[in-house]
Amino acid sequence: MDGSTIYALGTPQPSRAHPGALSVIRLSGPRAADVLVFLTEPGAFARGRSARDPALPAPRRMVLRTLYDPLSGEAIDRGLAVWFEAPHTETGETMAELHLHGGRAVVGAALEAIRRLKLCRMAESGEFTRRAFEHGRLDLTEAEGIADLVAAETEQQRRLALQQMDGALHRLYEAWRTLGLGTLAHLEAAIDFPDEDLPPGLAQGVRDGIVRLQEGIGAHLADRRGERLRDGVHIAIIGPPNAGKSSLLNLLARRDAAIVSEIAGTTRDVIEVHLDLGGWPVVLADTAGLRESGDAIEQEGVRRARARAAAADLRVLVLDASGDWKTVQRTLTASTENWDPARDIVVLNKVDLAATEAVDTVPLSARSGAGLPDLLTRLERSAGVLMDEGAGAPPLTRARHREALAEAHASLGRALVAPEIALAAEDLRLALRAIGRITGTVRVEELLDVIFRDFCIGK
Ligand SMILES: Nc1nc2c(ncn2[C@@H]2O[C@H](COP(=O)(O)OP(=O)(O)OP(=O)(O)O)[C@@H](O)[C@H]2O)c(=O)[nH]1
Ligand SMILES: [Mg+2]
Repeated sequence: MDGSTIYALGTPQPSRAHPGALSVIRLSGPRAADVLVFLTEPGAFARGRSARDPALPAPRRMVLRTLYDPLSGEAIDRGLAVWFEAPHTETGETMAELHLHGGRAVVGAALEAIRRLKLCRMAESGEFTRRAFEHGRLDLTEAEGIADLVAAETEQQRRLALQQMDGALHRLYEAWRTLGLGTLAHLEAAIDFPDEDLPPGLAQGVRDGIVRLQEGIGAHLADRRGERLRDGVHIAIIGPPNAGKSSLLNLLARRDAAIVSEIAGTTRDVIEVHLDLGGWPVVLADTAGLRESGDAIEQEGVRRARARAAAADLRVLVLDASGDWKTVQRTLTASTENWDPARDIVVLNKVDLAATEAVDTVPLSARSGAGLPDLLTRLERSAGVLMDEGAGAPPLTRARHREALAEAHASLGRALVAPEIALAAEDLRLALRAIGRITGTVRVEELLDVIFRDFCIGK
């Protein structure tokens, strides 16, 4: 931080095609309030009046003001102005905002007017949030929550991001650090006072603390909900050739993503589409029909289909209801061996040709769309079941956190088998440092640069 005052357009840059109704320019830093006065009080800049001017509205009160060019005195726009007094602001610094009309010329002239004052400079991407972090207004996981909230595309992503922005991960990781620090204090006491009658090796209380920490981190590392929310719940459509798998994919995607034909063995490669299923981001994969015969390319397709089915979070088996019923039954039994009925789904397709029903299956006509609402409900429920596992604790959301936690987990493992107390203490310290890197308690400059560079300008 350089003590400078920064400014940026906080709303999207208006274009000819997309002018906005409103644009918001925000400022942060010691001169933010001065800028408001100099831009809204004609002649104030020339007279060099300061921010303690009567022209300055009460903090946190929005006022209607005309915005003037500080040099020419020409009116630019009329809008709302507000300022916030440090330190209880988003960045921890004095802040100001101008809410203007969202035209290209308005925004251009307003930004130019601010520039002409030569009191502040354009913000870099993420600089507002970085200042908030530097002033202790939030930790790194909360800052990342803000970035995720801006990037969230589905309801569930939004919910998770909001939780993280509100400190869910911060509290979890800080609780671990507190537990670790307490344990470390006991270990260090044992090093400093070796003559006391301490039992050999690690005292039970210390061992319990380390084990508890390691188990907590282990469970958190095993929880894949965050990844699924970020990258999508993986659903594989599988089944015999010609059952209507590609038709189902197209129906759910509402476009012709996959080729449909009456020739068995049409689909070879895995075809993916991204969907929003009741707020869950989903990656839906269509696969080659499962059968033994066929050429070498089709067999490769079948191999990929099986691999995808095994790796998927959920499976949808599509069967042709108009086909030979015995074959359908046999395929059903053979394909659902490792089935989880709470999540995986069997679809009986082509019920327009043969009105068939069977327990625990969803009747569908991929051609007419009949049965689609029920299938959607089932899919949403399955995704819900999947994402409910381990609910309560906030999920791990970033590779950066995973890396640091894996490191902490390994260090704790070493601490438990360390031949000397001093070595155990050192391993525990390493684990705590790794956790501290996630929240930013342990600062790593290059890491900060990377994290905040990913933000948009004005955030
Ligand atoms: N009548 C009827 N025909 C359907 C239905 N669903 C799919 N079909 C037809 O069944 C044939 C096969 O459909 P696809 O979607 O290509 O089947 P697939 O399972 O992807 O087949 P492969 O890629 O070869 O494994 C096509 O002619 C579709 O038009 C349905 O619900 N009713
Ligand atoms: Mg197909």
